[in-house]
Amino acid sequence: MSRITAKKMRELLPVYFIAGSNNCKENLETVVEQAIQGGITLFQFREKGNDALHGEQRYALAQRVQRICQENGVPFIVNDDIELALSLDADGVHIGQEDEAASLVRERIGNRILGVSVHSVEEAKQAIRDGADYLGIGPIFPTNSKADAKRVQGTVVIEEIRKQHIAIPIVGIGGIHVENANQVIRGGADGISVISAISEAPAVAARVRELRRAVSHAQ
Ligand code: TZP
Ligand code: MG
Repeated sequence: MSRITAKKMRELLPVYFIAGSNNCKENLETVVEQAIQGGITLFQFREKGNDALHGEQRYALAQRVQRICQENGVPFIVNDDIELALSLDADGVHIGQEDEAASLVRERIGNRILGVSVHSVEEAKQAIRDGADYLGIGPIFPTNSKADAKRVQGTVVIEEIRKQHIAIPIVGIGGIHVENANQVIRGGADGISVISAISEAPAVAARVRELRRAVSHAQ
């Protein structure tokens, strides 16, 4: 398989659901199934923080969720853990600035999807040189889902990147909900990535449909 094209990558970003077991009231598998029914375009397994599973249990959960994604044609991305991604033969990985250098991760994962979190135009340019397929930019709005989140920046970084005619696929992250998703897309993002807007929704599939609608209306 060759590297994903920017066009295909953009098509995967409209509503990108990120979650681990500790983000969900019900079990993660059920939430992911319902989110897929609602129409998420991409999923990231992010099993970290308080009460996260480890070892065998973490691996087994990842495998079960990956299978649900595979059966429904939704690509499965692993947060941070390159070994886990490789041993599952995941579709890709997402890394932050504190993780292993993106250029090394690109070498290790071959043509799998590589997402990199960036917080400035400089970090964006470096991630592109290193081989990122898409950038995650945030927190756009205040978030309760990441204890060590950086400063809230609104959409300014995305706007600066687009002003410089950098066309890489971009997804916004952090505090994004149905009501503010349009700002993220109008700021220049190709999609939204969310944890709590989906994982804490009383009706998950319906919430995903609302998010899809909000994104497509803003495009
Ligand atoms: N990175 C920046 S903010 C964030 C991550 C993983 C958490 C996003 O969660 P939520 O619930 O959509 O604000
Ligand atoms: Mg990370």
